[in-house]
Amino acid sequence: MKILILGADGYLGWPTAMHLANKGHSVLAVDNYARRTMALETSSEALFAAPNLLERAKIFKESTGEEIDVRIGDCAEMDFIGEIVRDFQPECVVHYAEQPSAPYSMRGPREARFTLENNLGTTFSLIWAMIQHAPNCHMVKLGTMGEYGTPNIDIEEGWIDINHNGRSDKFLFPRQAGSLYHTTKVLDTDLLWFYVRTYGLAVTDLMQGPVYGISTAESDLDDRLMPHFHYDDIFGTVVNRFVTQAVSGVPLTVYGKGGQTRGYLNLNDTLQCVELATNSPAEKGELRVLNQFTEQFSVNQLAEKVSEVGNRLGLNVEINSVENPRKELEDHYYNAKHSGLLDLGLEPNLLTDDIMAGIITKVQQYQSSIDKSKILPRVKWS
Ligand code: USQ
Repeated sequence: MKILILGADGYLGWPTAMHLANKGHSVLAVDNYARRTMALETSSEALFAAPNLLERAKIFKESTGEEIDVRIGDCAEMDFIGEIVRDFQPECVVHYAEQPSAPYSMRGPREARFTLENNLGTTFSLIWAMIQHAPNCHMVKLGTMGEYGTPNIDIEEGWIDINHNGRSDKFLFPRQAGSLYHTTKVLDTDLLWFYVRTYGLAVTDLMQGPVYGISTAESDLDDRLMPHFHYDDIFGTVVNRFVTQAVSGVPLTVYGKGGQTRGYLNLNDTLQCVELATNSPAEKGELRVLNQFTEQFSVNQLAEKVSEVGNRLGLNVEINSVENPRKELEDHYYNAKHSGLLDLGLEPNLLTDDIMAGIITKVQQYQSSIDKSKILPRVKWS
């Protein structure tokens, strides 16, 4: 299949590009290095410096013989993305080209505006590129479980049937996000639903939870192929942060009471989910929503897990509650459905002690690069 990957330099984008190329797909990888720039601007560099996308593609070819074509540019630019879609004629486009950090989006008006314009801009420009040049292409879009927030009812998979005054209809599940970043994903979904029902596009919106992990089958071939691994307060997700804190002897930063519960998944399961969605496309005129996570944890449960495994490996892991920089419920009901991807064939890699030990051991190889000044929260919601 001809697969276009937007945001291909990112934590998820690069492993996805390698994985799909290794499966024999013809992959065109696009990025404008926005994430690298934001990391530099906020002193949030990853644990190790990754080669640029062109160099990564070259190293990947030397390791596997497989090609990944690369284009550098801004997917929010209609002319740029329009030309790429017109010339490449993708059968599927995987859209990761968004600013992915909640704290970055809450840092100030400049960052908020960039998040809004970039995230809506890339989705909008891609929609029009598809309408004009590839109307039969299937879009696989990365949304987030954070679109739903933490409602006091079960979270359905995208849609809910509502009976009201004796009549019933099906609607997008109510969404109430906890950061501007998460809100841009809500707006994306509304934009996509409008264009799907009006222009007959085929879209899968993946509501993904926080991802953890540092390596995949392809990145194991050469350390220079590893994804950007962030442990800072702005771009690092909680499990990757806790592991790095455990390795560097910093007490684990549980925000507030630590009862915040989310659905989590292994980086390798992101690859599986995207591949499964790609192989079984949505119908034209369908907005298919799949909740993408494998198991639920509270922050306290994650901290306990990292601490248990870390201590068994000889670390001296402490857990510390710090003032919560975010506005979020710290003690709440959470029960989200997630059967769609399992029905498509997902075989979860759960967060076992072995998996946790593997991440810890890999991060230990880079222990001397950990900059402790990037760990405590620097961005407050208010
Ligand atoms: N948290 C801590 N301590 C920390 C870091 C985080 O207690 O040191 C807590 C947060 O307050 C939150 C939970 O852990 O309650 C998850 O935080 P996170 O930073 O791992 O995840 P989040 O900001 O929600 O964003 C991440 C990705 C984002 C994705 C989202 C999925 O950065 O791109 O959309 O996970 S979800 O959380 O389901 O919305």
